[in-house]
Amino acid sequence: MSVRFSVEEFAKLKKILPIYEWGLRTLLTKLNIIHEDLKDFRDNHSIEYIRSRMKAPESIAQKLYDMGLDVTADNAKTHLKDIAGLRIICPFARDIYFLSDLLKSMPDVNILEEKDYVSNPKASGYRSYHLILELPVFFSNKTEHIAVEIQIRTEAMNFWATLEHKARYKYREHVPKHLSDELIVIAEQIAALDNRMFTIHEIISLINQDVQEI
Ligand code: 0O2
Repeated sequence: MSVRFSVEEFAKLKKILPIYEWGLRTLLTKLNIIHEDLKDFRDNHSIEYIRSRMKAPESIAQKLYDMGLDVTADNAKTHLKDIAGLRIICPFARDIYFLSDLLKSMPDVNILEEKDYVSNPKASGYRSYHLILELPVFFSNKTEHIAVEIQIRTEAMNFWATLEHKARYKYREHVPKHLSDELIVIAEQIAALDNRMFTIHEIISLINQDVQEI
């Protein structure tokens, strides 16, 4: 049976969610500007694309329940840091660190949490760089601060995470061992593939540099 907000708490949640939505939109605009600036003026292609998402009320309710908390709008606001989320996909693992440094240097932003699952992958094989940023959302009469979860990963890491997430969902967190073992092996192979692709990218860059210098 799925967990749900009561009618009163859902009404409260509906007043809170737009604040996250507006904060997310503001951050997305800033990141899209950075993306265009890097691409068009700095010949830097560290960002492939950016996706944003708001956590659905059912997922918020389920997460609070799983955390052993009452399913209330106040608890969602206080305890969940991923109601608003952004995912940045980049070509190579090295870009992840460039982008995380860039995000951390943004004015108006506080770093609440930072997890490097690229250098320290999870036991599942999951690789990604996570930042939780706190940022202000300005209104006519007040300023609210919200948290946004940012996941930065390569296309290959994203491919893996999407499939593994589907498996978890399908098996309700009890993925059969032969599948989870296979996913761990594939995660390693994907990391090796990312490295080999980066080496080729470096070789091409060096050749381009030589050609320009001739
Ligand atoms: P969803 O449905 O993607 O939103 P927390 O989840 O923050 O309470 P945790 O696990 O310490 O606690 O946070 P972490 O590790 O930073 O994970 C946050 C998000 O990263 C998850 O959100 C997933 O999106 C993703 N993630 C973490 N571990 C894995 C993994 O092993 N496989 C995959 N595919 N994704 C992972 P949610 O809320 O769990 O899920």
